[in-house]
Amino acid sequence: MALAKLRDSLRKTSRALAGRLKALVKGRRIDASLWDDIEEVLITSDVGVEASDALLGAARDAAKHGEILTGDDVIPWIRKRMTERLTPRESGLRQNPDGPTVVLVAGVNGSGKTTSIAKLARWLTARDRTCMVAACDTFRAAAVDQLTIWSERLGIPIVRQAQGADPAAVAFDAAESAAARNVDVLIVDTAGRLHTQKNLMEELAKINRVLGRKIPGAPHETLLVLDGTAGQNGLMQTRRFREHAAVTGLIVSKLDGTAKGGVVLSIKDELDVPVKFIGTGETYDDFAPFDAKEFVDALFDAA
Ligand SMILES: Nc1nc2c(ncn2[C@@H]2O[C@H](COP(=O)(O)OP(=O)(O)OP(=O)(O)O)[C@@H](O)[C@H]2O)c(=O)[nH]1
Ligand SMILES: [Mg+2]
Repeated sequence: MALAKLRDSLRKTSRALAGRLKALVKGRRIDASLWDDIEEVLITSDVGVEASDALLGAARDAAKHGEILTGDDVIPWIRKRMTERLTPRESGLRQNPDGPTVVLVAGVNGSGKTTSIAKLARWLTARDRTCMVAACDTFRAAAVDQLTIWSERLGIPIVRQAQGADPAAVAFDAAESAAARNVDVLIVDTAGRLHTQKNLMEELAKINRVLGRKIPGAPHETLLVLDGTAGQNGLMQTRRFREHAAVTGLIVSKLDGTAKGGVVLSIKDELDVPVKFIGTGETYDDFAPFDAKEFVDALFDAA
């Protein structure tokens, strides 16, 4: 994603976080009150307690070792540290070398799953990977239609059944069809659910099993969509969700127009799951692989 665009999308978060930090440290001496002030900014901008504690602990050490001498050294140090911390061990999509790669997309209601699927499909087809989508959200009347409209717009095949059909049956059809046509990536849309909805979590497990039976190793990725506007609350939900499903990566959606994007900075400390993609708008081009340096640069340079 162009840096200027990312910077625009992150402007509110940037003001809440980087802007306040910058104003705070300017010309300050390093003392306990400075660390307290920084902590307050971090916590109130959705960076979360654990990530804030970890960052401040490391900053205090850096000050002791002479890496941070004055308030003016704080921002460059934080930028560097956040970038290192956020750089994931793995990025991009995992790939199945022996057939279609299956990507299951899950998350709470309205988090941005279906939109993110369209964006991901668009991103992949722009890179010459063939895609197919499966409408396994058979629960909500409009859900299948929504995915159908996206698939028509993008010119990619969709596997669907009537509303109310068994989502695992749709997954079965889709896996079969993806294998027969030998598409590169099958992306599976699912209904929004909470970790507390036992039946729905079982249904997700069933979709998983069916996919794996048709295509070895599937799903190769289970991406959870985290709504950026929910900040720390969304993170809590994600943590719970993970206890019930094997999540391999996150898509953080809706980073545009929220001041709570600081949540991205806490994912490493709170979840240790790689952020693979970010969503920054409602059109299918508002999407990019997560790049730690780009993210931190945009965050600090937008303020
Ligand atoms: N501003 C903005 N809006 C987004 C983004 N991603 C999704 N949305 C909007 O969020 C709303 C919900 O998106 P969906 O993709 O339908 O979410 P979902 O998780 O599939 O919802 P359910 O299937 O009902 O659980 C829609 O109005 C989207 O246009 C984003 O990155 N930025
Ligand atoms: Mg949906």
